[in-house]
Amino acid sequence: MGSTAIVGNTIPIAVGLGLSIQLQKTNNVSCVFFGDGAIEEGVFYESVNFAVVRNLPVLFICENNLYSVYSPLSVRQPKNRKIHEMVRAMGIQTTTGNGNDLAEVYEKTNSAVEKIKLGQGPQFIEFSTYRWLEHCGPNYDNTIGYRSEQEFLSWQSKDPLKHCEEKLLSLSASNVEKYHKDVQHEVDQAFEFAIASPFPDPGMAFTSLYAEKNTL
Ligand SMILES: Cc1ncc(C[n+]2csc(CCOP(=O)(O)OP(=O)(O)O)c2C)c(N)n1
Ligand SMILES: [Mg+2]
Repeated sequence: MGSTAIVGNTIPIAVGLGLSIQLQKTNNVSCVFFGDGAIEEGVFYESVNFAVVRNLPVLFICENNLYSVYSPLSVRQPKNRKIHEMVRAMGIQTTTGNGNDLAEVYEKTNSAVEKIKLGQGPQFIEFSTYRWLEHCGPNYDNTIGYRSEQEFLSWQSKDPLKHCEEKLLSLSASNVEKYHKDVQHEVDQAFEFAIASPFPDPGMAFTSLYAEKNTL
């Protein structure tokens, strides 16, 4: 639905969206992504509490990359207090996962969405991950000294794309050929569909927009 630069600000919006889904009785799920720093905002607790009390279809995904800008978790949250355990105490079902493993992220997210759709209430997933470059921008900033090169290198070896590539390359050649064919078929079908479809009405350009012109 959107994004905002105010840390934690998307969390109550996602819960409001969950409430609207419940009121409209549609089968959708509201999913919100935020960092380990965002759970330090008061609104996180109000939002999770409200989602639990109202049994809202909301999936909370916390990407724990150990840092909030230059501040490591150790100067921001109690030692040995796991985020997912603390959040579980609020009455929400929680799970954790390796955020650098594409297949695991897919499976855990799918399973959480299924639980929500089965009416088991909101879900919270904490995925562990790491950022390689500076907080905001394309530069390498380990020289500032807020984290060690050793820590950085250990996470770099967990490169999710490299690991996924290795997994894919370990598939047999016939499997790879089949995937290539399947994907090509899907792309061809999409082109055929687009070419065969009537040209959209110009008015369509103004539907499904995040911000619409107020015509009142
Ligand atoms: C309310 C508010 N406080 C401070 C900031 C400045 N700020 C921008 S991102 C950020 C860190 C957020 O850390 P985290 O939630 O862990 O997300 P990450 O960037 O690590 O994914 C901070 C403090 C902000 N944008 N909004
Ligand atoms: Mg973070």
